[in-house]
Amino acid sequence: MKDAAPQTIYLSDYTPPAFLVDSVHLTFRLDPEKTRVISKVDFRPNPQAKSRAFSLHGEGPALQWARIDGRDVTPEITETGLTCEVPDAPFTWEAEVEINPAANTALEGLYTSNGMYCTQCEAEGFRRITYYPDRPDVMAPFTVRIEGSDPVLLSNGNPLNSGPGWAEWHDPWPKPAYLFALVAGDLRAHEGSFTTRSEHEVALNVWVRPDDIGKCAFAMESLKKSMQWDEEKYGREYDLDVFNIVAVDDFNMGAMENKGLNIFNSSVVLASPETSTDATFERIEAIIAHEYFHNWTGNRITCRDWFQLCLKEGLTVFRDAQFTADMRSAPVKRIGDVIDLRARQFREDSGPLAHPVRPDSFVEINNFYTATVYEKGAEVIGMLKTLVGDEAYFRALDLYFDRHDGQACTIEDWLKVFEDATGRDLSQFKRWYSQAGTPRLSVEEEFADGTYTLTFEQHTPPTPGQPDKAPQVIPIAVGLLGPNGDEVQPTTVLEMTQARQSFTFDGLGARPVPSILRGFSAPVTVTRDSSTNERAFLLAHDTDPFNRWEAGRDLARETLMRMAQHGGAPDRGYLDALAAVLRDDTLDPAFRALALRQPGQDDIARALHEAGHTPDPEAIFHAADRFGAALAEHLKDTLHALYTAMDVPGPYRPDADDAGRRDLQNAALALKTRLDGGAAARAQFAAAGNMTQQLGALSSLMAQGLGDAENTAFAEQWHDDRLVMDRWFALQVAHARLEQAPKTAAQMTARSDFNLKNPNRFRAVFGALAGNAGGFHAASGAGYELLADWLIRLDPINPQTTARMCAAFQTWPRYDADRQARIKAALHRIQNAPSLSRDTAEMVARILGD
Ligand code: B3K
Ligand code: ZN
Repeated sequence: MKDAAPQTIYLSDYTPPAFLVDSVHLTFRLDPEKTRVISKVDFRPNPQAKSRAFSLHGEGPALQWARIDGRDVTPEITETGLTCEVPDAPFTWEAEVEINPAANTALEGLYTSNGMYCTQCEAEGFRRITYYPDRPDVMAPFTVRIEGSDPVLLSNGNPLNSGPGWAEWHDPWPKPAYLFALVAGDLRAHEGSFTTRSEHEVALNVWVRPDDIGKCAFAMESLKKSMQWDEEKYGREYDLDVFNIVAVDDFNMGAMENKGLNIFNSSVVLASPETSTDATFERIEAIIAHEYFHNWTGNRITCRDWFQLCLKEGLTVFRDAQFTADMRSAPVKRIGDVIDLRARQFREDSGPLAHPVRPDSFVEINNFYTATVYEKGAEVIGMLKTLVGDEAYFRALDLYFDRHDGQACTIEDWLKVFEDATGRDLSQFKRWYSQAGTPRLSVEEEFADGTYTLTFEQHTPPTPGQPDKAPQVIPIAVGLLGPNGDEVQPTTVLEMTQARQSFTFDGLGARPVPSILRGFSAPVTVTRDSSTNERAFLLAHDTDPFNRWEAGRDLARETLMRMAQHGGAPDRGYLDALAAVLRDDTLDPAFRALALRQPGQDDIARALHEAGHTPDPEAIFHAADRFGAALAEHLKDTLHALYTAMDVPGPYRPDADDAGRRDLQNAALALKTRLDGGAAARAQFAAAGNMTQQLGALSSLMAQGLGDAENTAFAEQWHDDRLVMDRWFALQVAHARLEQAPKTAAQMTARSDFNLKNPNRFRAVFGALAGNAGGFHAASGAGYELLADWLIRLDPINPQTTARMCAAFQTWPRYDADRQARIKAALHRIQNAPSLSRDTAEMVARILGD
């Protein structure tokens, strides 16, 4: 069925549903091409509704028959649903539809993936399964019967009954249709159990294909830790007898929090030391936690409408970040999150796709599962917590869970619990939800007679549809250091509310060095003229680990910006300060690895653009290369010792300490490989007993154009492992230099193991191309053309993944006229593709600013 004519939906048009649902019974007769879905839904008029018109969403299901209170009816069917005359009193709707899961390559609704059935309903996929009020403010308990030949038949909630060829499930917790899930297949369970603090025993299962059963233990441990943590930290217990996790190979994103039946992309469940890197282990732990935490923040309390998406996503990202900080290293987690925020959210906020944390309109909601909604949404909660303090934060959260359990809520409800719990007025703070763009914070300082004054000015650049911005509430965590490096003012939070505002510190013996925005206390860009010496001083002395890292980062970024524009080499002061950090054994190896990592080339392009220059991707590429060479040369006496010191004794463990050592070792190896012709990397590759070291070695070699033999050996060794091969595909494209990158990507698509229909494989190639700044923006435009060609091919198959990948083009306004013209030509070509999906049409139009 083709997509309905695009229609813009506005937050301001929200109206309550005309009918509410008391219960839902679904029967699935599974068949790959002709699945029947029989539904029985008890409706009742909503006393809050303004209208009594009855309509159900539905896109694609072939209606066989429908009845109201047992009498046949003939609804009027459109491309987006149906309407029907109904009584002005409670009634029962029954219907049977036919759907074709095997033909469903969009991976929304019910589809098949390597022979198993699975579903993805968020945001609006349930309407592809049957006719229903597919909106999050309609919540109901579901009973599901599955009939099919597969040995394992799963749905939400608790198992009721089962027999050969059928199973029944009941979910007592009212939920919106987007949390519905069904899985059927020949699966094996890695079993576990958890006893809640009120002594309720929960059966836990990680369901996978038989061959993958040996790779589930880590996911299971992560789940148990998450359950424990949510009880201890937030007082939230699990509320069903079973919790099932299923791994599927074809999935549009990471995972989905369906009630009691989380469905995961197999790439974020399956783990073994031989096949998964330390970073993958950490990611699995975080995503298992994220989906589990949704049980309360998302499922028990859900969103009234999709504009409120950040209500569940921002909060759940914030919670999973707290979890990782507690399980691993808090400063390292924070630094990693800020790197990611800048790379993805600041990039979005500074271009044509900028939108508020709570958008006010959309065409296709799937296009708004963005870094802004998720990551900036989490930052906003972090600021709220900083402003009210820990104790008040948890008091407000208790009130939120008490007051809103079982409801579909809004950002207003969320802020109201904080207002009620603390007596604060949050009306100005609320601008964080409605104003797009990253505020820029400039800083002036003055010192006289022992009084030090910091004056801040905030300014948020215009974003699409929002030319003027009002001042926001910005919590600025500040500390002051004396000339000898001692902290003369411990961290204090300045609350900025005006466009320009000063804060004073008295009784200082000497002019201090300020450490501003400690812990990255607000998602803003600080602009401040300060000397290399001062930054090197902070890199050596700041007691706030985030700002200590940030000082080095600022220096690296400024150095790269200068080198990209004017050539030259890194400043000695910076190199010496960095070397001192690397040699400091009291510092966490993971922290040192972060200090050694260069800012991304795309970040440099953004910084140059924001400073009023036109970035040249090739010049940035060469600057990054010369920067790496200078670093290697300067650190050459340190690297070998560092490399050997980071050896991890004993068996592989994916914990934070060991992972940090391997990370620093790999970072040292990457530099060493510039000096030794690849000897150390080849040795590491040959001896590697885990994927972190194997991939680290291969990647160091490939970054220097070496390692052909290792590269071939790697592909031969892992050709049967689809997840490892995804890494291999990505590596080929990521390490191809400039004009070679689109050529390599094209070669990858010609391989017999390239599969357009598998989002992981598609993203491996094209995500890597888009992430290779020098290669994607190669002067010929070949990167743009190749991506456009493949997005045009993918769109009829999988609109959601196509639309997401269009975001690669969002940075066009930064570049020179020639690149701009080439990118726009690529976008126009996509726009003119026959029967373009509404997902992709919306993205392209927004990127072009139409
Ligand atoms: N809630 C899902 C994302 C659904 C995306 C729909 N396009 C996963 C998560 O955020 O936990
Ligand atoms: Zn989520």
